[in-house]
Amino acid sequence: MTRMLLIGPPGSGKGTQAERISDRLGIVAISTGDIFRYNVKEQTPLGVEAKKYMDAGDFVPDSVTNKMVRDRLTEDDTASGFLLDGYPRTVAQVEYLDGILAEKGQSLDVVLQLTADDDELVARLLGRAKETGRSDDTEDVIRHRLELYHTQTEAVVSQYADRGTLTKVDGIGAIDEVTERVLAAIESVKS
Ligand code: B4P
Repeated sequence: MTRMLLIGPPGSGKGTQAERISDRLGIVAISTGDIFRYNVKEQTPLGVEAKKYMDAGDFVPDSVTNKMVRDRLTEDDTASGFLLDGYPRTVAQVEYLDGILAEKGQSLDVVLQLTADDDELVARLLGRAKETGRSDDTEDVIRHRLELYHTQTEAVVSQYADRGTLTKVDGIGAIDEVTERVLAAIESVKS
């Protein structure tokens, strides 16, 4: 049973690694970014609301994001563990997640922060922009997303560090190498 968070700046490899870790550990990966993008594509009311924020590189409001995560975490496939990718991103989301877990009598086993410097992150995301054309992968929007990471999500990282539950993983290097580092970090926290 693993209940874990993967935190990191945009482009640090959260989505990339979450998929691999989910396969290796047999737990469901829940990416708030992917859920929003699915809803944008399907033009659901949630997607129409989220798109306004995502295109500008802003966070979708906590009230909307928190409710979506609550609904997702009550689904049966999370009973044997989960990996949350990209949530929580604000201190208010940390408090909300604490509340959901307390209600379920659960706690987190692993909180990982993937690290990489801003120049590497911008280069990766501009590379992705050429392949996928994601609407939030333009240089100005990428810089804004990085700024939000530094001004808001680093406070989330500090909270978990203060609780003594944070493990940092170097996100620089080949994707396979980073996967091995992430798996080793999970193993060392759990043993
Ligand atoms: P996300 O989908 O989380 O987008 P992201 O931060 O860019 O990370 P992603 O997982 O896609 O990229 P990755 O680092 O794997 O969020 C998108 C938007 O949704 C947010 O801006 C916000 O508007 C909204 N949102 C999501 N969660 C929210 C929340 N909790 N609260 C409010 N709003 C929220 O990979 C990036 C690229 O790097 C890829 O091309 C990949 O191939 C490459 N890469 C990965 N690892 C590499 C490596 N080791 N070496 C070289 N390249 C690598």
